[in-house]
Amino acid sequence: MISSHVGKRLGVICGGTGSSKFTTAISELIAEQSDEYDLRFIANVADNFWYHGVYVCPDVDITTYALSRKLDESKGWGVSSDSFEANEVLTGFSSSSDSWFQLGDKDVGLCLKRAELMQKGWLLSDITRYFCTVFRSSHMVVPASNDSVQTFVRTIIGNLHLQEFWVKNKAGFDPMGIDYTGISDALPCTEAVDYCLERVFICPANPVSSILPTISLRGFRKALSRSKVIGISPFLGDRPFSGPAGGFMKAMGEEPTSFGVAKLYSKFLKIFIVDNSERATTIQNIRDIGIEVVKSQTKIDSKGSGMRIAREIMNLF
Ligand code: FO1
Repeated sequence: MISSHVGKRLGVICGGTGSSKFTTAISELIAEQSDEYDLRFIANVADNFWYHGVYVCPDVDITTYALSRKLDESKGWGVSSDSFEANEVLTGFSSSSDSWFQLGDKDVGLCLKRAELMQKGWLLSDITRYFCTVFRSSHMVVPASNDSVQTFVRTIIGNLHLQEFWVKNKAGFDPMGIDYTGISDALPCTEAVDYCLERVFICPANPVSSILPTISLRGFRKALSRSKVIGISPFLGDRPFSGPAGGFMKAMGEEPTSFGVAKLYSKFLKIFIVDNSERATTIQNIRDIGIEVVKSQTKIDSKGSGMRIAREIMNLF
């Protein structure tokens, strides 16, 4: 149940699949053990898209499901024990029918409700707050923006929306560049920026497709530069924990390592948590650009390991 407690503000900037274990662990730790903090989970919106007439907001929904204990943890997206009958109907229309995105039946219900409320003029942030309340989420999720921002990947076959690149084409083409359409006109949700003014935790999400589209919105970088910002690297050596982060980092002209991520965040990052087995040279490179490095066991494979790392993170604030 969402607490109405007023405490020290902490903004947790998150993506979807790569962040969900951390969002779950932090929210459980705070809900069970600390009434000191007032949290908001600030979710990326640049992977949102219309699919068969419903508006899908993967990172917002993954975070909402994680905080209301509905997430299918084995996949890292969707609702646990969901069925896919609506998707099967879509597949049956023709062999070329768009059924590449496995939207579960419960997900379809949520996205239909969202589309209905959007048609009535509700803002995405109000819809998300409503869903969190109905789902009895442990904490509120705030979309980074109510405006449309979309990540496109430049490839040899043209510019692909992130979901088309990753899910439809299974990252089958080398990313040649990344564009965030709408970013210069989009306004951030005020509540999201307000929760980034004091303390911020950046989840180990894809820096290019999940974190940059949020922190590039007007007002975020200024807020972050005043704040105590702690992040966890989504890389170990040159391998990301999940997803296409390596190719995206290269497309941005950055090395696909924890050091490359630290450089992207260098204007505001105070502490970077890297895995215990991270390379010594990478750690030294990060320290050389003025960022404190803390080593830890960053893989979460049980509730116990999630609580342990969540406690370590919170002790750094
Ligand atoms: N990811 C997949 O790889 N395949 C899917 O079919 C898929 C369906 C899906 C449905 C709802 C949802 O909220 C997320 C879903 N995801 C799926 C995850 C999603 O595409 C990405 O992982 C995120 O957009 C990146 O953060």
